[in-house]
Amino acid sequence: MNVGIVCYASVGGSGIVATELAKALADRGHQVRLISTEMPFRGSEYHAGLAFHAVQTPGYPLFREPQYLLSLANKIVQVSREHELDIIHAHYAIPHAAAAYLARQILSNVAGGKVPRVITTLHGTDVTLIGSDSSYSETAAFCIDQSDGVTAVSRSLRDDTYRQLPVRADIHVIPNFLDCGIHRRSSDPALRARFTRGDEKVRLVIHVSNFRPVKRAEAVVEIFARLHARVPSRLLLVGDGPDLEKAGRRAHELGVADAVEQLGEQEQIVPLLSLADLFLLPSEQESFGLAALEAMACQVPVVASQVGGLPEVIDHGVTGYLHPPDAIDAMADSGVNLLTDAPLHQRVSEAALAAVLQRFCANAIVPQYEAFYHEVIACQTSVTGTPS
Ligand code: GMT
Repeated sequence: MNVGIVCYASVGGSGIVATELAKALADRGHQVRLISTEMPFRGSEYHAGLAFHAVQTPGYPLFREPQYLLSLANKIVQVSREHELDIIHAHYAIPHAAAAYLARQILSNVAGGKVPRVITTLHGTDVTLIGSDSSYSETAAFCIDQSDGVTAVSRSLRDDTYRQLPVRADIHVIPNFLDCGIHRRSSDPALRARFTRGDEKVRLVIHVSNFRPVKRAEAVVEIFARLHARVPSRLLLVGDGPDLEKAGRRAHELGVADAVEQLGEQEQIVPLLSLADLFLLPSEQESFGLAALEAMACQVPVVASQVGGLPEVIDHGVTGYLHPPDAIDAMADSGVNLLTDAPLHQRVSEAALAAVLQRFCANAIVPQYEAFYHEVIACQTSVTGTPS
């Protein structure tokens, strides 16, 4: 198939999943075209069968706002005409579902031209935060419904979508996935010693995110401070975003700043996860929690919030621990238990890896997308019954 994948290039799970899907589809013999404002995060290496098309949004003195939706739709039309796309797969509804819908309308306006099918994948905040905001809800719901196929990354997100938006489309759940050949623990004693400062008793705790308010970065530091009082440990903060500075400030207030290291954005996450003994994810909301899945694949037990799709990824007490987002003490207790009970740590980290290998590797999930593409191509009418 000729597939156009539209995604955000910034650091974030939706762009990572879209890029990994693009690579995996190319490996399976499809011609894939990534369409984004710049080369997506983790997408820079050459990959046979995968091309990148940059969306340019020129400014104009009259415009106070960049017209990204229009330039993106325009780019999708051009790529589709030139490369005869069968599928436009929009990752993150806002505004990608709208751009894909507009592009399909433009393409269907020309007699005899090929009209690709549109699939939208909902990732989370495109529904739960921004999509359901009354400034976007009507357009978001309309464009999701106008897609020829809709997927969500968890059952929880599918249900949230029906609860929060007037969407009637049949939403197909396809969970996120990893390239399990790449996401696996690799030992680097010298690097570990660098972060433990050579003290073998020191445990390494890690948090990876884009440090937006929904990630509750200050809670990460609060959990760590409680844990640090009971176990010699250091905290690695990986990523950047608006709340990183607040997290740093909280570490100073709690007297643990010397034990907290900020590593900023890192494209190669596996070497860092491979050093860690514990991953903290006390988010307010997670439709799936790709960062938790990446940690589990590297045999790092996760202590996370019992919200959204996280219970579909982590089996509480077996492959990790889940607590209400505000249960800081309970999260710290679970962390201490994992860091002080070696057999428990081993049991949970092995169970976490086994769960990833069994349910979330590319070879199990990518064929589900392929099958869905075929199903959508075979179906001659759109969700609303409009012949296309
Ligand atoms: O968090 C966002 O605003 C969007 C998105 C992203 O690009 O990182 O995150 C969501 O999609 C990821 C990939 O499907 C999920 O793993 C994250 O759980 C989800 N974030 C939230 O629901 C907060």
